[in-house]
Amino acid sequence: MKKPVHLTVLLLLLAAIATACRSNAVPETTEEPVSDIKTVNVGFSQLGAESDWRSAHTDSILTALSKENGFNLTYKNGQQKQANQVTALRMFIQQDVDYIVLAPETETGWDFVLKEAKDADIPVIIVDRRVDVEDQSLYSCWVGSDFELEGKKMCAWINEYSKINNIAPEDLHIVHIQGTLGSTAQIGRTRGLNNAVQEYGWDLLAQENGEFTETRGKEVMASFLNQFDNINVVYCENDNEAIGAIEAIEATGRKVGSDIKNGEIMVVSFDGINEEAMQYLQEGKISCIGECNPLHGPRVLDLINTLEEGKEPEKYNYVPETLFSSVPEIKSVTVDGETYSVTIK
Ligand code: GZL
Repeated sequence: MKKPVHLTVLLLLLAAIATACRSNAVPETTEEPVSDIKTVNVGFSQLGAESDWRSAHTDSILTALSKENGFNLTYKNGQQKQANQVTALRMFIQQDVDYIVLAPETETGWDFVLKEAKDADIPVIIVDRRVDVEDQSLYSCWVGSDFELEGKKMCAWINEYSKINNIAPEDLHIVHIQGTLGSTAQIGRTRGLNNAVQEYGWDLLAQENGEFTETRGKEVMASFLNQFDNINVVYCENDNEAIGAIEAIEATGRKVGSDIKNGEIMVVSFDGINEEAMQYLQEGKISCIGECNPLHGPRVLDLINTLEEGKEPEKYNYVPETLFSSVPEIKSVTVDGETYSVTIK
Protein backbone atom coordinates (compact mmCIF):
# COMPACT_ATOMS: atom_id res chain seq x y z
CA MET A 1 0.00 0.00 0.00
CA LYS A 2 1.51 3.40 -1.02
CA LYS A 3 2.02 5.69 2.00
CA PRO A 4 0.47 9.23 1.63
CA VAL A 5 3.20 11.71 0.71
CA HIS A 6 2.82 13.75 3.95
CA LEU A 7 3.57 10.64 6.03
CA THR A 8 6.81 10.05 4.10
CA VAL A 9 7.82 13.65 4.63
CA LEU A 10 7.05 13.29 8.35
CA LEU A 11 9.22 10.11 8.63
CA LEU A 12 12.11 11.84 6.77
CA LEU A 13 11.74 14.84 9.12
CA LEU A 14 11.85 12.57 12.23
CA ALA A 15 14.96 10.77 10.92
CA ALA A 16 16.66 14.14 10.34
CA ILE A 17 15.80 15.28 13.89
CA ALA A 18 17.07 11.96 15.38
CA THR A 19 20.38 12.31 13.48
CA ALA A 20 20.75 15.88 14.70
CA CYS A 21 20.11 14.76 18.33
CA ARG A 22 22.62 11.92 18.01
CA SER A 23 25.28 14.37 16.84
CA ASN A 24 25.00 16.10 20.25
CA ALA A 25 25.59 12.75 22.03
CA VAL A 26 29.00 11.67 23.25
CA PRO A 27 31.34 11.32 20.22
CA GLU A 28 32.35 7.73 19.27
CA THR A 29 36.02 8.37 20.17
CA THR A 30 36.76 10.93 22.86
CA GLU A 31 38.90 13.78 21.70
CA GLU A 32 39.35 14.64 25.40
CA PRO A 33 43.09 14.91 26.28
CA VAL A 34 44.03 11.70 28.09
CA SER A 35 45.43 12.56 31.53
CA ASP A 36 49.20 12.78 31.19
CA ILE A 37 49.82 11.90 34.89
CA LYS A 38 51.16 8.37 34.74
CA THR A 39 50.71 6.40 37.98
CA VAL A 40 54.08 5.24 39.26
CA ASN A 41 53.98 1.96 41.19
CA VAL A 42 56.42 1.86 44.11
CA GLY A 43 57.17 -0.82 46.71
CA PHE A 44 58.58 0.64 49.96
CA SER A 45 60.24 -1.74 52.46
CA GLN A 46 60.77 0.05 55.79
CA LEU A 47 62.93 -1.75 58.40
CA GLY A 48 60.59 -1.26 61.35
CA ALA A 49 59.13 1.22 63.85
CA GLU A 50 61.76 1.13 66.61
CA SER A 51 62.03 4.87 67.22
CA ASP A 52 60.45 8.29 66.77
CA TRP A 53 62.97 8.93 64.06
CA ARG A 54 61.74 5.87 62.15
CA SER A 55 58.11 6.98 62.40
CA ALA A 56 59.01 10.44 61.07
CA HIS A 57 61.02 8.80 58.28
CA THR A 58 58.12 6.56 57.26
CA ASP A 59 55.64 9.47 57.33
CA SER A 60 57.94 11.59 55.16
CA ILE A 61 58.14 8.95 52.44
CA LEU A 62 54.45 8.01 52.54
CA THR A 63 53.52 11.70 52.26
CA ALA A 64 55.85 12.29 49.30
CA LEU A 65 54.84 9.15 47.39
CA SER A 66 51.11 9.87 47.73
CA LYS A 67 48.25 9.14 45.34
CA GLU A 68 47.89 12.90 44.77
CA ASN A 69 51.53 12.99 43.58
CA GLY A 70 50.79 10.23 41.07
CA PHE A 71 51.99 7.20 43.05
CA ASN A 72 50.52 3.82 43.84
CA LEU A 73 52.57 2.91 46.93
CA THR A 74 52.78 -0.49 48.60
CA TYR A 75 54.32 -0.06 52.10
CA LYS A 76 55.70 -2.99 54.09
CA ASN A 77 57.07 -2.75 57.67
CA GLY A 78 59.90 -5.27 58.16
CA GLN A 79 59.47 -5.27 61.97
CA GLN A 80 63.25 -5.14 62.49
CA LYS A 81 63.83 -8.40 60.52
CA GLN A 82 65.83 -8.50 57.29
CA ALA A 83 64.02 -11.71 56.28
CA ASN A 84 60.73 -9.80 56.26
CA GLN A 85 62.28 -7.12 54.09
CA VAL A 86 63.62 -9.68 51.60
CA THR A 87 60.13 -11.23 51.40
CA ALA A 88 58.66 -7.78 50.75
CA LEU A 89 61.17 -7.06 47.97
CA ARG A 90 60.35 -10.39 46.30
CA MET A 91 56.65 -9.50 46.46
CA PHE A 92 57.37 -6.13 44.84
CA ILE A 93 59.35 -7.89 42.09
CA GLN A 94 56.42 -10.27 41.46
CA GLN A 95 54.10 -7.26 41.30
CA ASP A 96 56.54 -5.77 38.76
CA VAL A 97 56.52 -2.37 40.45
CA ASP A 98 58.23 0.53 38.70
CA TYR A 99 60.58 1.26 41.64
CA ILE A 100 61.62 -0.25 44.96
CA VAL A 101 62.52 1.97 47.94
CA LEU A 102 64.47 0.09 50.63
CA ALA A 103 65.41 1.27 54.15
CA PRO A 104 67.70 -1.63 55.16
CA GLU A 105 67.91 -2.80 58.79
CA THR A 106 71.61 -3.67 58.47
CA GLU A 107 74.19 -3.35 55.70
CA THR A 108 74.92 -6.94 54.65
CA GLY A 109 72.87 -9.77 53.09
CA TRP A 110 71.22 -7.83 50.23
CA ASP A 111 73.19 -9.00 47.17
CA PHE A 112 70.86 -11.81 46.08
CA VAL A 113 67.52 -10.04 46.32
CA LEU A 114 68.91 -6.82 44.80
CA LYS A 115 70.26 -8.94 41.89
CA GLU A 116 66.71 -10.33 41.44
CA ALA A 117 65.39 -6.75 41.30
CA LYS A 118 68.07 -5.78 38.78
CA ASP A 119 67.29 -8.85 36.62
CA ALA A 120 63.64 -7.75 36.74
CA ASP A 121 64.77 -4.31 35.55
CA ILE A 122 63.36 -2.59 38.67
CA PRO A 123 65.49 0.35 39.92
CA VAL A 124 66.12 0.32 43.68
CA ILE A 125 66.53 3.48 45.78
CA ILE A 126 68.23 2.90 49.15
CA VAL A 127 67.19 5.29 51.94
CA ASP A 128 68.71 6.04 55.37
CA ARG A 129 71.16 3.21 56.14
CA ARG A 130 73.47 1.79 53.45
CA VAL A 131 73.82 -1.64 51.85
CA ASP A 132 77.22 -3.32 51.65
CA VAL A 133 77.10 -5.13 48.29
CA GLU A 134 79.78 -6.38 45.89
CA ASP A 135 78.17 -4.73 42.88
CA GLN A 136 77.21 -1.05 43.43
CA SER A 137 75.05 -1.15 40.28
CA LEU A 138 72.53 -3.27 42.22
CA TYR A 139 70.94 -0.01 43.36
CA SER A 140 70.36 3.25 41.50
CA CYS A 141 71.07 5.69 44.33
CA TRP A 142 71.00 6.33 48.08
CA VAL A 143 69.78 9.21 50.26
CA GLY A 144 70.64 9.65 53.94
CA SER A 145 73.08 11.00 56.52
CA ASP A 146 76.83 10.94 56.87
CA PHE A 147 76.81 8.96 60.12
CA GLU A 148 80.55 9.04 60.71
CA LEU A 149 80.47 12.82 60.34
CA GLU A 150 77.62 12.88 62.89
CA GLY A 151 79.90 10.99 65.31
CA LYS A 152 82.90 13.19 64.54
CA LYS A 153 80.87 16.38 65.14
CA MET A 154 79.57 15.06 68.46
CA CYS A 155 83.06 14.11 69.62
CA ALA A 156 84.45 17.47 68.54
CA TRP A 157 81.73 19.03 70.72
CA ILE A 158 82.67 16.80 73.71
CA ASN A 159 86.36 17.71 73.21
CA GLU A 160 85.47 21.43 73.07
CA TYR A 161 83.38 21.00 76.24
CA SER A 162 86.25 19.35 78.12
CA LYS A 163 88.66 22.11 77.04
CA ILE A 164 86.47 25.08 78.11
CA ASN A 165 85.76 23.35 81.43
CA ASN A 166 89.43 22.37 82.01
CA ILE A 167 88.59 18.67 82.28
CA ALA A 168 91.53 16.42 81.43
CA PRO A 169 90.70 13.92 78.64
CA GLU A 170 91.48 10.97 80.89
CA ASP A 171 88.92 12.29 83.38
CA LEU A 172 86.07 11.76 80.89
CA HIS A 173 84.67 8.32 81.87
CA ILE A 174 82.36 7.38 79.00
CA VAL A 175 79.77 4.62 78.60
CA HIS A 176 78.47 4.03 75.07
CA ILE A 177 74.92 2.83 74.27
CA GLN A 178 75.12 1.70 70.65
CA GLY A 179 72.37 1.43 68.02
CA THR A 180 71.39 -1.76 66.18
CA LEU A 181 74.70 -3.50 65.52
CA GLY A 182 75.59 -3.58 61.84
CA SER A 183 73.35 -0.65 60.92
CA THR A 184 75.11 2.19 59.13
CA ALA A 185 74.02 4.68 61.80
CA GLN A 186 75.63 2.51 64.48
CA ILE A 187 78.77 1.84 62.46
CA GLY A 188 79.34 5.55 61.75
CA ARG A 189 78.51 6.93 65.19
CA THR A 190 80.56 4.20 66.89
CA ARG A 191 83.54 4.78 64.58
CA GLY A 192 83.35 8.52 65.40
CA LEU A 193 83.57 7.80 69.15
CA ASN A 194 86.20 5.05 68.94
CA ASN A 195 88.50 7.27 66.85
CA ALA A 196 88.01 10.21 69.25
CA VAL A 197 88.82 7.99 72.27
CA GLN A 198 92.10 7.08 70.57
CA GLU A 199 92.84 10.64 69.46
CA TYR A 200 92.02 12.48 72.73
CA GLY A 201 92.78 9.79 75.31
CA TRP A 202 89.29 9.59 76.83
CA ASP A 203 88.44 6.74 79.24
CA LEU A 204 85.88 4.52 77.44
CA LEU A 205 84.45 2.25 80.15
CA ALA A 206 82.01 0.10 78.13
CA GLN A 207 79.97 -0.26 74.93
CA GLU A 208 76.68 -2.17 74.61
CA ASN A 209 73.93 -2.50 71.99
CA GLY A 210 70.85 -0.45 72.97
CA GLU A 211 68.91 -1.36 69.75
CA PHE A 212 67.90 2.33 69.29
CA THR A 213 65.04 1.76 71.76
CA GLU A 214 64.11 3.39 75.10
CA THR A 215 63.60 0.04 76.83
CA ARG A 216 67.02 -1.30 75.93
CA GLY A 217 68.64 2.10 76.60
CA LYS A 218 67.29 2.00 80.16
CA GLU A 219 68.36 -1.65 80.70
CA VAL A 220 71.89 -1.07 79.37
CA MET A 221 72.33 2.12 81.42
CA ALA A 222 71.15 0.37 84.60
CA SER A 223 73.71 -2.36 83.94
CA PHE A 224 76.49 0.19 83.44
CA LEU A 225 75.55 1.96 86.71
CA ASN A 226 75.86 -1.38 88.52
CA GLN A 227 79.34 -1.92 87.04
CA PHE A 228 80.91 1.54 87.28
CA ASP A 229 80.73 4.31 89.90
CA ASN A 230 82.71 6.92 87.95
CA ILE A 231 80.57 7.39 84.82
CA ASN A 232 80.34 11.08 83.81
CA VAL A 233 79.47 10.89 80.09
CA VAL A 234 76.83 8.76 78.34
CA TYR A 235 77.10 8.60 74.51
CA CYS A 236 73.70 7.40 73.23
CA GLU A 237 73.30 6.61 69.54
CA ASN A 238 69.71 7.93 69.43
CA ASP A 239 67.22 9.96 71.50
CA ASN A 240 65.05 6.99 72.51
CA GLU A 241 68.07 5.33 74.15
CA ALA A 242 68.94 8.64 75.86
CA ILE A 243 65.45 8.92 77.38
CA GLY A 244 65.73 5.38 78.75
CA ALA A 245 69.26 6.05 80.06
CA ILE A 246 68.15 9.23 81.86
CA GLU A 247 65.33 7.31 83.56
CA ALA A 248 67.85 4.72 84.79
CA ILE A 249 70.28 7.40 86.02
CA GLU A 250 67.63 9.42 87.87
CA ALA A 251 66.30 6.21 89.47
CA THR A 252 69.63 5.99 91.34
CA GLY A 253 69.31 9.55 92.61
CA ARG A 254 72.12 10.79 90.33
CA LYS A 255 71.62 14.02 88.35
CA VAL A 256 71.99 14.36 84.57
CA GLY A 257 73.45 17.58 83.19
CA SER A 258 76.60 19.18 81.81
CA ASP A 259 78.13 20.09 85.19
CA ILE A 260 80.47 17.08 85.31
CA LYS A 261 82.77 18.73 87.87
CA ASN A 262 79.91 18.79 90.37
CA GLY A 263 78.92 15.17 89.88
CA GLU A 264 76.37 15.45 87.05
CA ILE A 265 76.35 12.81 84.32
CA MET A 266 76.44 14.38 80.83
CA VAL A 267 74.18 12.71 78.25
CA VAL A 268 74.66 13.25 74.51
CA SER A 269 72.51 11.73 71.76
CA PHE A 270 71.49 11.73 68.07
CA ASP A 271 68.30 12.37 66.02
CA GLY A 272 66.62 15.57 67.35
CA ILE A 273 63.12 14.39 66.41
CA ASN A 274 61.74 13.12 69.71
CA GLU A 275 59.79 15.89 71.51
CA GLU A 276 60.72 14.58 74.98
CA ALA A 277 64.42 14.55 74.07
CA MET A 278 64.25 18.10 72.72
CA GLN A 279 62.51 19.15 75.94
CA TYR A 280 65.33 17.46 77.90
CA LEU A 281 67.77 19.46 75.79
CA GLN A 282 66.02 22.71 76.72
CA GLU A 283 66.16 21.66 80.39
CA GLY A 284 69.85 20.76 80.15
CA LYS A 285 69.23 17.05 80.90
CA ILE A 286 70.66 16.24 77.47
CA SER A 287 73.70 18.40 76.69
CA CYS A 288 74.04 17.87 72.94
CA ILE A 289 72.01 16.17 70.17
CA GLY A 290 73.48 15.41 66.75
CA GLU A 291 70.68 16.13 64.27
CA CYS A 292 69.75 13.19 62.05
CA ASN A 293 67.33 14.41 59.37
CA PRO A 294 64.52 11.85 58.71
CA LEU A 295 62.75 13.86 56.02
CA HIS A 296 63.88 11.81 53.02
CA GLY A 297 60.47 11.83 51.28
CA PRO A 298 60.96 14.95 49.11
CA ARG A 299 64.41 13.72 48.03
CA VAL A 300 63.09 10.28 47.11
CA LEU A 301 60.36 12.01 45.06
CA ASP A 302 63.03 14.03 43.23
CA LEU A 303 65.15 10.94 42.61
CA ILE A 304 62.19 9.00 41.14
CA ASN A 305 61.25 11.98 38.95
CA THR A 306 64.86 12.13 37.69
CA LEU A 307 64.75 8.43 36.87
CA GLU A 308 61.31 8.83 35.23
CA GLU A 309 62.89 11.45 32.94
CA GLY A 310 65.49 8.85 31.93
CA LYS A 311 68.26 10.79 33.68
CA GLU A 312 71.03 9.43 35.95
CA PRO A 313 70.59 10.71 39.56
CA GLU A 314 73.48 11.40 41.92
CA LYS A 315 74.51 8.05 43.41
CA TYR A 316 74.90 9.32 47.01
CA ASN A 317 72.63 12.12 48.27
CA TYR A 318 73.39 13.51 51.75
CA VAL A 319 70.87 15.44 53.86
CA PRO A 320 72.05 18.59 55.74
CA GLU A 321 72.34 18.32 59.55
CA THR A 322 73.42 20.43 62.54
CA LEU A 323 74.19 19.97 66.24
CA PHE A 324 71.67 21.07 68.88
CA SER A 325 73.00 22.02 72.32
CA SER A 326 71.94 23.61 75.62
CA VAL A 327 75.54 24.69 76.40
CA PRO A 328 75.75 28.28 75.07
CA GLU A 329 79.55 28.56 75.14
CA ILE A 330 80.09 26.16 72.22
CA LYS A 331 78.78 27.88 69.08
CA SER A 332 80.57 25.78 66.46
CA VAL A 333 82.79 22.73 66.02
CA THR A 334 85.49 22.00 63.46
CA VAL A 335 85.80 18.58 61.85
CA ASP A 336 88.41 17.73 59.17
CA GLY A 337 88.98 21.45 58.56
CA GLU A 338 85.25 22.19 58.09
CA THR A 339 83.40 24.36 60.65
CA TYR A 340 79.83 23.42 61.63
CA SER A 341 77.60 25.80 63.59
CA VAL A 342 75.81 24.57 66.72
CA THR A 343 72.13 25.47 67.17
CA ILE A 344 71.78 26.61 70.80
CA LYS A 345 68.39 25.75 72.27
C1 GZL B 1 69.51 7.02 61.35
C2 GZL B 1 68.55 5.90 61.60
C3 GZL B 1 68.56 5.52 63.03
C4 GZL B 1 68.13 6.66 63.94
C5 GZL B 1 67.43 5.88 64.98
O1 GZL B 1 69.44 7.42 60.03
O2 GZL B 1 68.90 4.75 60.83
O3 GZL B 1 67.65 4.46 63.20
O4 GZL B 1 69.17 7.42 64.43
C6 GZL B 1 66.67 4.90 64.15
O5 GZL B 1 66.56 6.62 65.80
O6 GZL B 1 66.16 3.90 64.90
